[in-house]
Amino acid sequence: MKLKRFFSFLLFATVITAFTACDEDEDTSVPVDVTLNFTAPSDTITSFTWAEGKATFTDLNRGKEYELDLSQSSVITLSSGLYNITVEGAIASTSGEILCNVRSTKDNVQISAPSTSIALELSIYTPSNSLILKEIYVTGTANDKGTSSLYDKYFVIYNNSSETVYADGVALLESTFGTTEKYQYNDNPQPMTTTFTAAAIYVIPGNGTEHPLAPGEQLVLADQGYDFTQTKADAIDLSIADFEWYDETEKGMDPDIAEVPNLDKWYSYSATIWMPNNQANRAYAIARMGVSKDEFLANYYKEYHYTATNGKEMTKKGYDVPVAWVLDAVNLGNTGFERIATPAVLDRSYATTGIAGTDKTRFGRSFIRKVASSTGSYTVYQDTDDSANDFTFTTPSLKK
Ligand SMILES: [Ca+2]
Ligand SMILES: [Ca+2]
Ligand SMILES: [Ca+2]
Repeated sequence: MKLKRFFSFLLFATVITAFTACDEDEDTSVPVDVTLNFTAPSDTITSFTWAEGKATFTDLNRGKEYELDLSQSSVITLSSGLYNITVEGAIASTSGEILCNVRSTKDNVQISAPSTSIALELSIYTPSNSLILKEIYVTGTANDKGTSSLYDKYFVIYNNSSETVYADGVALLESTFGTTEKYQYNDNPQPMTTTFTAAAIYVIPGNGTEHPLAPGEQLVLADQGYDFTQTKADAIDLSIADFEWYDETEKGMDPDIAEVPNLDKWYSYSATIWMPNNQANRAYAIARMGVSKDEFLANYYKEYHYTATNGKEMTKKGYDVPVAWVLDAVNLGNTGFERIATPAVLDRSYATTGIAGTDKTRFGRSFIRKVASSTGSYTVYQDTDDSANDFTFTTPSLKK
């Protein structure tokens, strides 16, 4: 019986071949259910889910590409044939905590009817960090009395790669939660474990090619693009800033310096002006926003629920920025440190002032990334996603 069926199949196949030999455009492929089976990149990961991931199938005979969203399914229906497969994404624990970025490739895979199961070994990788936060000056220069600080705060975004990178559409973010807070978080997954939770979002404007940064070039993002040495001799001249974050208020609390272009304000938790926390107890990030402003504001808003230390049920508002969009993230802290405010895949430690949050000697000191190498044509800064190691807390680079 089996043999008979085999022969009739052979006969059928011969007829088809003979027929298609006359007509090369005829496609003999049949639909095949393809299942991907993944091996975790480490023995310590016993089970995982896809936080985000994409498998790309390149049909080598027909030159077509097919994509599968791994966060939705690991099964796809393709035409039989020969394929190259690439996989890239981030995996998470069953509770949703992002573990690592992974990828895998397999070439010349035969996909044949009735179904094909493909084993893929995942390996961990760190996406190349092109743009980095080179410097974070959130403490500000002390005022005359030394009781608080001026508005001469700034961030430096630097091209740490060997290629020209465009800064258009890159956002500066401040975390919703602090690194000196520890609450009972009542959401699942826990906030800060799967996304960068942002409470301030200011985006570099541009059409995509307006702000090229050659290797080693940088942009200064300032609170106010003003020469603060006019106010106090040891302050920073930020009239050289490339952008300023401007908050329009009825009372004009934030000056709009005409010569310095404004960042595009997407969101700030503050009803008035955004001041980066000068006790250094937040995380900061730069991210290439993956969707338009309207789409982001409509779809990425989040309310986070937690129980405060006094037992009160609390809600914080913010926006969930996907890990895949984040180019660089840095946790800052002081001696009151409790927890990092980012997924560990972005930054597994924190850069510290080494003193109490309210210690007035923090003013006038800046978080600056260590140099990894300065032997080439431009300086490469150290970015091991381990901010305790990667940063020093010292004199601002823009101080004259
Ligand atoms: Ca401002
Ligand atoms: Ca301005
Ligand atoms: Ca980094």
